[in-house]
Amino acid sequence: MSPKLYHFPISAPSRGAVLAAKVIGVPVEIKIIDLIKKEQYNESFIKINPQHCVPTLDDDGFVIWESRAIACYLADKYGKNDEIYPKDLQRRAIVNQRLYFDSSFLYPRIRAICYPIIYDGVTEIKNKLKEDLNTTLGFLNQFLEGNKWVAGEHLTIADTSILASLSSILEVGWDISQFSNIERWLKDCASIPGYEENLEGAKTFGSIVKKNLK
Ligand SMILES: N[C@@H](CCC(=O)N[C@@H](CS)C(=O)NCC(=O)O)C(=O)O
Repeated sequence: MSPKLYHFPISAPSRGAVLAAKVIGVPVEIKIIDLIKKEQYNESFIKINPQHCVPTLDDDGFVIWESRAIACYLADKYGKNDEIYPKDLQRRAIVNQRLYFDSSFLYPRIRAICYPIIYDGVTEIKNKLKEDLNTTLGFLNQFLEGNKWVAGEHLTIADTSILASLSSILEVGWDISQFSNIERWLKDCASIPGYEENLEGAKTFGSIVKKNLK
């Protein structure tokens, strides 16, 4: 029985989990939780995940959420090789560092820009928020200096997580022309399984944000 993945394509973390599953090569049964219709509060979903967020994974009754924890679990359980989430302690630590970088710096800074525009009637992006995100993108650009992928020579779940986050703000129209390593990496990402599906969700997200921007 395939694991079930509760998903909403507009959500970057949710797309990150789907992308990770695609790259790992584990078939998942997608169950859409429409956040616009507030389906995350349905009793049946709350029973599975009292924190009512997507993505949520149900692997034969074992339930976890948090996109990066899902990616690690899927890679450990279903990964066909040692590259996507290395077993080697130090290589794995680098992947984890990039995952935590995404979860505690990159994605929160993207969210800090976009959520007030979607939910609070904000129509302009403050310079401070722009600077914060560009500083973070500068670090990502450094990780990619001399590296094909964000954690080194191999595609890992750090790439899928960061790609899902970054594509949301790119579809808002963020200028990354000063970050040449990121631009080069994005071109390589186009061959990742699930790339187009991720882009489609990011485009929908971007259009919602752009509609509210001045
Ligand atoms: N850190 C979490 C973030 C998950 C998250 O914020 N999900 C949002 C959509 S982007 C959600 O489900 N919101 C609905 C809710 O919390 O009620 C992850 O990476 O999975």
